Amino acid sequence: MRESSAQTAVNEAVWHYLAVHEANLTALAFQQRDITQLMTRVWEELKKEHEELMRVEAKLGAAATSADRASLDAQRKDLEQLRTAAAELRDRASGAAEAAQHAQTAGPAVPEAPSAPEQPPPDAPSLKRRGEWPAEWLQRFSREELQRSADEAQKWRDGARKTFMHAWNGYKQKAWGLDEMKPVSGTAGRTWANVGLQILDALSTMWVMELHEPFNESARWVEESLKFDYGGMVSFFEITIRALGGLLSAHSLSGREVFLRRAVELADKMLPAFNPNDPGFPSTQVNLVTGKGAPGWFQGTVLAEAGTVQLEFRYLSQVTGDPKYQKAADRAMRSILEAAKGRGLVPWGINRNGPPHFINAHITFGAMGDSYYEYLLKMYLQTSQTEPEWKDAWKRAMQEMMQRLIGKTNGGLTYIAEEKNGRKMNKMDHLACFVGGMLIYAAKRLPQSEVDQAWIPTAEGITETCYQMYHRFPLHLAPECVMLLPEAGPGHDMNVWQNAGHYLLRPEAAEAIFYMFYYTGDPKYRRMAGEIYEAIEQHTRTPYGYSAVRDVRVQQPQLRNEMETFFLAETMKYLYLTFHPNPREVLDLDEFVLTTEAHPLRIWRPKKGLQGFLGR
Ligand code: DMJ
Repeated sequence: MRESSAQTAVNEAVWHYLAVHEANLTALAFQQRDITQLMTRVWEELKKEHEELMRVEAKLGAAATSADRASLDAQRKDLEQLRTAAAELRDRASGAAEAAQHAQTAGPAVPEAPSAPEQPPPDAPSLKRRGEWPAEWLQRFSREELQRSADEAQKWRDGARKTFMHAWNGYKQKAWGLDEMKPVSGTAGRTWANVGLQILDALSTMWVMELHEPFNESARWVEESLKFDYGGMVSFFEITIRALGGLLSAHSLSGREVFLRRAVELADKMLPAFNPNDPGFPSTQVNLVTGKGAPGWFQGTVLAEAGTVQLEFRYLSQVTGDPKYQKAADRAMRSILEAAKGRGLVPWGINRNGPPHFINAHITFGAMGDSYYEYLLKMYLQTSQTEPEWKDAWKRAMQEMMQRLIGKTNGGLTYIAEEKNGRKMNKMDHLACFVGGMLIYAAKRLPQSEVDQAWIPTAEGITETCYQMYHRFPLHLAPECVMLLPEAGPGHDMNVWQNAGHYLLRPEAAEAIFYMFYYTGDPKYRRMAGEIYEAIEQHTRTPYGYSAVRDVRVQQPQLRNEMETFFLAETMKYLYLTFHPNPREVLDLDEFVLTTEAHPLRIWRPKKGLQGFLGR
């Protein structure tokens, strides 16, 4: 392990910390946060080294010799070791700070919030179905079948709210106001922008789950304590989808002015990071204090980053009446389409400056590409189908996806491959599971004359494969990426891709299952969701929340002590909605469009005959 000056600084900070006996309890809590931030900087240093490696690799590209590859692999291993060392240092620093707190005080350092009961709070609404079953469900299932399925799901639905409350109480007790909490140790997780990211990202789930008390408490925190004064670089994409999206959705659902006011404040700090010149993409990172942008680990712009800010910025323009947010976001999307030159599928690497063009040849519906395709469709739906350019681009992408990337194994698994430098790779990320939901959503929401008859069967097939990603592994949890074996027969046609056996509590399979259930009412989707939910409860629950798992191929899970905020924002929301007797009563997809982080935003109804918001 490397001894760095940062580590020395951390040690000094910890010892100094121990010496200060009179420090009051609140100051201790803040000091712990500072130490964690210091270690985050160590982490960032290491990340820079990694970025350097990625740059080298990008240059080598397809032409790299095997000797180059071997040396890159060696470097990569070194970096992995460094990263593990940095993670250990961070854990040690926050553990040491916590130990210091305990050594110094008789009781806990921060007054512990009374652990709230995990029963639904007293104002929990009746979760009984309030009206008739949806007509499209009744076309396929009898009332009795639908009722039986709802009854079967009741334990999971009640459980999902308790799951949420368990994680919420852990966060409240141990990390209130921090961006992320480590669910095993109950210590601070990563700092993203010091905006209480967990609170912002969970708001819309609380609303959907009708958890009034935590929602109101969070609204008070947003009013009184939320600050945008973090001086480090923050990810433009992540802060848009998790923080801005969370605030906007809370506004859209509850109508409370405070959420919009704070969202405008945040967006105004982010807006300068949109490149004023061509191609107009937002920079990968932004400093919220200075508004300055900076590149990230990749030399160019990542497709999913430039193409996944539109729903949020457009909603802001719609509700404030100020077109500047939508103009910036639409311009970024138009630049991608300009680079595409009529192609539907596009690589995930785009340039940062000058006329838009692609700088790599890797096409994927997984990491780096995914939500660009999702937003094309949803931008069209967000403005009540008044802007056909997004839908046309999405349809082109789907047509090419069906021809080039959708495959089926001899064992019957439908999957989405990737294409790298013209070669097809039978690899599928868990992230790509969202396509199952997207296809049935489009089949139900686009004008029927434009619907490809293959979309629904493909959606069914992908959703089944994503369920199998859970079902086939001993813990019934899914790996991050799988490899499909087209020639293999039933039960043998899926393996973990390389070392990607970890499970991060991701939502995309639950998302696909939710959309399939919403539009079909088929009880089998509830049972899929129920199995996933039970596996999460059984294998990932910790004293303070739920944890990512190191490898899903083992019988005894090892926990990573990480809980991404999307677990409460998305995974639990999609599961809960699938267990609801009739999810339309909580969330009507004719009225709301979900952002990529599952934050519902009300669909904009422009005046008849006009195009989108800017056409008003
Ligand atoms: C989420 O933050 C969003 O769904 C994003 O589009 C993809 N990755 C995570 C969840 O896996």
